Amino acid sequence: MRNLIEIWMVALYAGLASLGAIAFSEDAARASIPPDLGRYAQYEDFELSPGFKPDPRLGTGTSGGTEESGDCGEIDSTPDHLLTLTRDFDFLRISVEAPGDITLLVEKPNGERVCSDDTNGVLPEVSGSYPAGRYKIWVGDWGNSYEYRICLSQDSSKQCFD
Ligand SMILES: [Ca+2]
Repeated sequence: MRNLIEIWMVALYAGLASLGAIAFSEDAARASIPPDLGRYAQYEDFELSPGFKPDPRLGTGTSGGTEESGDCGEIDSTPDHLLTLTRDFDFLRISVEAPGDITLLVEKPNGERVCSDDTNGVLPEVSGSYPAGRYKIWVGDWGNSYEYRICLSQDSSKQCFD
């Protein structure tokens, strides 16, 4: 009987410890939000000039969020990435890879928004000329969230993810 009580106590402590770990990780997630409002993208920021090396430039993140974007799925209230182009690009490819259906929303320096949903199968891409300036980038989804990789490349001859 005593052994049973000890086993139960161990199980109880293990349960409390895991609850503590969950609470701790939530605190850690809140604490990791940068207080500096000047830098508010969630994941990698990019600053690129024509001819940048290495090419491609890669980033990662998690798709989706609590905001309904309209025709580009669900997104976060803040951009996932900020992209600064120091000069005009004749060609830049922004494509995203994920194990499910995601979207790509790019807000141009003039505020115009471009959405791509299913350009490469169910995966999005926004390619072409990009004027110099600062872009906001969101990777959205249709309710199911995915880990993604985003690729920025000047190479018009091949896809980033093959
Ligand atoms: Ca899609």
